Amino acid sequence: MTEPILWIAPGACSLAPHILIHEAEIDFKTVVLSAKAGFPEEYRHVNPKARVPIFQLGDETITEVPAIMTAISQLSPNKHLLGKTNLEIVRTYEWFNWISGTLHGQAFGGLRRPSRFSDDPQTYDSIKAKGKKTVEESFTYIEENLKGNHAVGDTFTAVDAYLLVFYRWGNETGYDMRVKYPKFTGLVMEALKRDSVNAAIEDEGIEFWFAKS
Ligand SMILES: N[C@@H](CCC(=O)N[C@@H](CS)C(=O)NCC(=O)O)C(=O)O
Repeated sequence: MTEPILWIAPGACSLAPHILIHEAEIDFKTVVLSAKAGFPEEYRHVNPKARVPIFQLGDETITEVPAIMTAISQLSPNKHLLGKTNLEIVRTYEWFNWISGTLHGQAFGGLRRPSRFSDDPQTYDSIKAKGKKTVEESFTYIEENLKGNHAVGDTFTAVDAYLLVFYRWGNETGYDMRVKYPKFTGLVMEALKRDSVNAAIEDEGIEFWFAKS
């Protein structure tokens, strides 16, 4: 089979599957777009939803972070990147759904992309304020629900990679993540010890910490 292709934008949510594919030790290629410039019209046929990540695996084009991370995990089943037991896999999907729908779509979506929620620019300030509040509630939820340095079980899974993206966005937004969320910070510091995480950050040419963080 030809090498799979992962479409990413530096620092975007595509960082999670990018970390995971390094962790899975699969040969792959990337197509790099710019998140800030928006999804280029000329590639809309690849993903009509006009978003990254996109994963091309043989003849299949897979979109949505949780689906892509499932596909990557299935390519390296011995690494148990979705968890080791049936219950851990269930917990992974519990996190996936919440991260994708609430933390990403609703909270950061509202804060950063209010135009996704309303066509009336006069509503944008209140949508952003609600998004910010939901970001803070979500970080508190993470802090209160982590039992150790991994979100699921006692080893690194796709959920740790996914959470790390939003910790970084929290830094970028100006939250003092290290002080406010020590358990979340513990998970991230553990993840930052991994070659996969450092390789993806280096490939994307992004900073993990920001001046204020
Ligand atoms: N639900 C999608 C969300 C994907 C998404 O929002 N991607 C953002 C980057 S984090 C994007 O492509 N934004 C480009 C744009 O909105 O133009 C998923 O989980 O993959």
